[in-house]
Amino acid sequence: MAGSAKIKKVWAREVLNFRGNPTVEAEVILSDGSSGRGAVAAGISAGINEVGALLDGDTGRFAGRGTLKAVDNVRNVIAPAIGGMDARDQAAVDDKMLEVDGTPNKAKLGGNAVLAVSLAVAKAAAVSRGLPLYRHLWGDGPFWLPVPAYDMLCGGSHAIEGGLDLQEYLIVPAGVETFDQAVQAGFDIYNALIALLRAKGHAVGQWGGPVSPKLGSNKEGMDVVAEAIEKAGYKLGKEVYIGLDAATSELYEDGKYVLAREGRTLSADEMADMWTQWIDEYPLVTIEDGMAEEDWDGWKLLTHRIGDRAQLVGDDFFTTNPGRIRRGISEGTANAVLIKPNQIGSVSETLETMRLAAAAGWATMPSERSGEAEDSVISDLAVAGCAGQIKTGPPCRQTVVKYNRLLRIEEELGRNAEYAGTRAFRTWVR
Ligand code: 2PG
Ligand code: MG
Repeated sequence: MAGSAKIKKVWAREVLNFRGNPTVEAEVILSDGSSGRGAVAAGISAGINEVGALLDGDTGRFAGRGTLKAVDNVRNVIAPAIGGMDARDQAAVDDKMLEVDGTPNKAKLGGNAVLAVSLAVAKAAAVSRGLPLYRHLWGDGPFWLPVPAYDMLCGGSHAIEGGLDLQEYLIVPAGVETFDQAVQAGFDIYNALIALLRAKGHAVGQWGGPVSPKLGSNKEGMDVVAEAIEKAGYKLGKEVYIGLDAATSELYEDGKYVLAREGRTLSADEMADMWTQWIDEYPLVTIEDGMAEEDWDGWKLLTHRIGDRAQLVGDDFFTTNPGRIRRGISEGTANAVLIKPNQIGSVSETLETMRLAAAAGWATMPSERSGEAEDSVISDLAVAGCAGQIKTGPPCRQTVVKYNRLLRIEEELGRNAEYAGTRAFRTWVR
């Protein structure tokens, strides 16, 4: 019905994310009664070019992390600005919010305020059109169920003091037959990893999430995940591969990479040597932020050296930003981009980055944040556009929100529910 998808009500509230910190949740109701809700995730190892969340800074409340100002911006600034607009025209709604904000990085309204509304508008419009979100966002398929890249072992700023330098060791079951088997593999390998670490004398809690043992070297992390994959009964390098999020921006000091756990400092050249050795030695198919966010030369060097042998994903490097991805494509730095809507702050810009990457033949990997919210948009993004990949924690706790959404999508797609499998990793799966 023409005009029935007009935005009638926009509301927001402060809720908690999975780290227990406040975040913004927005709710949008359309003139036909359709509604949608969006909540915004937050990261710890955030890139310097990310759009920031507007936080209250009142140290007497949630250590300054309250989001009441952003909530107020939704209720009193965004709501009147977008009221009456057609929710199916996501770009127009997002543009309007950017215009009202008026800054290059959503600093006035807050990336958290803008994205919460952007997500809620997208979901309400999908309901109004009677379409699942991935179809509303991307049009017709084909749609692939993504290969999970499970972050099971962590270091860096996600881990304990004195832990490994590299932030995430990923388990990638690209070589199993179906999405269900990939979920099963996540369960099997996570449990094998915990049992293995306990047997080696490491304390591992019962509450789930990536484990952070104090291993002797960063490479030992590779050995431990490889062993867990095999202990769980999977063929390493055939059914299950390994990935990394090295998050090297966190290690970058004065133009060098400091591996504190190993007492070594490497140049970009030496770092590229290390990655080359590792892909020689392990079935390592994807390396995220293998160079730092401002080290464009390092990225160029790395891509030149191993871009045909491994997926090189820019996370902090690109911050889901269409401008940065354009530069990356034109300069030949990296060959894939991590997708995190809150890095850029709107659905339209997130989709633009995905489209730019796809048009250049690059891979896209929608990803959780370490402070995820009660929202599963990244699951829909992973199905949209045949991203074919999704990065999350192990399949437990906060992460099940994403997998349960994917299991529902799998059921909905029925016979058309194809698992992306090794195709998602193109020639990088050897
Ligand atoms: C990353 C993410 C997610 P954070 O670097 O990829 O694991 O971490 O959300 O802390 O930025
Ligand atoms: Mg990362």
